[in-house]
Amino acid sequence: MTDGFEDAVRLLDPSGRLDEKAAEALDLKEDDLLELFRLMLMTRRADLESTALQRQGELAVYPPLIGQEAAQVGSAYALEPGDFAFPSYRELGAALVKGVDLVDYLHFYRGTWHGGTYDPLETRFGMVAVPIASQILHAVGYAYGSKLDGSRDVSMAYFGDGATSQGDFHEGCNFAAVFGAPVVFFCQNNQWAISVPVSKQTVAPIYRKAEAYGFPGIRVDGNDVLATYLVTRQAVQRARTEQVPTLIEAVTYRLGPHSTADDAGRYQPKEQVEQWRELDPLDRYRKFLTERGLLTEEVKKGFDEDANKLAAHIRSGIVGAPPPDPGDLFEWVFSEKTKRLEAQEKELLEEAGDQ
Ligand SMILES: Cc1ncc(C[n+]2csc(CCOP(=O)(O)OP(=O)(O)O)c2C)c(N)n1
Ligand SMILES: [Mg+2]
Repeated sequence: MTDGFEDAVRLLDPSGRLDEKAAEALDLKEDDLLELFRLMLMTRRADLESTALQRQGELAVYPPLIGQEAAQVGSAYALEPGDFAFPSYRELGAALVKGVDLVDYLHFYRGTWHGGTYDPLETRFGMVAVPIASQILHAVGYAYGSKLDGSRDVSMAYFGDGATSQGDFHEGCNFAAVFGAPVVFFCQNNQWAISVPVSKQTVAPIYRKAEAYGFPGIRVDGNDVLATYLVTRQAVQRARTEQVPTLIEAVTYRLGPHSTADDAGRYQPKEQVEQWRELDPLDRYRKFLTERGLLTEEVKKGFDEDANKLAAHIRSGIVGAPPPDPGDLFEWVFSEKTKRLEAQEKELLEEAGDQ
C-alpha cells in the first residue's frame, strides 16, 4: 500500500501477484474470478459513459467512481440476493452488481425521479442518498428490523471517509453494536471529501474507530478486488450468524473529480493522483487473470462486447427518455390536495401546455 496504509489486508500486490497463503480462504471458482473482472470493466465503462452524458447535457450532474471499482464490486459481490445495500451517491458499481438497471439508476442524475426509477425493495438496493451518512441510519434500522423479523438478511451501508465525521455514523455504529443489528459498515476511504483531505477528517485510522463501539474494524486494500471480496464476505457472515457488525475501511482513491461540477485540479496534488493511477484496480486484476491464463483473447472480446452493450443501453435509455409528467410534482405532497396546491398545479400545467 502507499505510505501509512501498510496495515491493510491485501491478497494481490500491484503487479498482480497473489499471496497464495492468504488467498486460501477465498474459495472462488474460475467463473467467479472472471465475473469480478467483467463487473469491474462494465462499471468503468458505465461510469465513463455517465460522465460523458453529463457533459452532453443529458444528466444534470454525475459523481464519478473511477478508481473505486474494486472496492464496490468486491464488496457487493459478497452479498447474497436478499441482503440490502444502502448506497450514498457514488455507488453505481455496487448498483450494477445488485442487478439494478443503470438507466433506472441514472434517472436520479437526470432529475427524473427522487432516488432513481428502480424499486429498492425488489433490487435490495436503497435509493441514492445525498445527505452525508443518512443512509447509515437506514441500513442500521433495516438490519435491526430484519433481526426482529427473524430474517437472515444483512444490511450493508456504503459511505465515504468524510461521512465518518457525521454524528449519524457514530450513532449508527453504537446502535448496531448495542442492539446486535446485522449490518456491515463499508467505508470507501478515497482520501477526499470534495476538497477536504482525510488528514483533516480524522487523526485515528477510520477502521480503528470500531474498537470503541465494540466490534471488529478491518482495513483492506480497496484497490484489490479479491481482498475486498474476502473481508466483506467474512463480515457479512459475522453479521448474519452472530449479529455482530463490522466496520470495513477500504483504502482507495477517487481518480476523478468529486462530481462533474468540481475541478479537482485545484486541490488534488498531481503527484498523488499519479501515484494512485499506478495502483489502478483494473490493471492489477487484469495482470493477475492474464498471468493465470484465464483472461484469454476470446474472453476479453466477450467482456468488451458486454461493456459496449451496456454503454449503448445506458445511452439510448437516457437520451430517449421522455420528460417526466410535471403533474407528478403535486401527487405526493398530501393525501388530499389542498386548494392552494391545486391552484399551483393548474398554473404549472397551463404553463407547460403553452410550450
Ligand atoms: C449532511 C451533508 N453535509 C454536507 C453535504 C455536502 N457534501 C456532499 S458530498 C460531500 C463530501 C463527502 O465525502 P465522503 O464522505 O468522503 O464521500 P465521497 O464524496 O468521497 O464519496 C459533502 C460535504 C451533504 N451532501 N450532506
Ligand atoms: Mg471520500
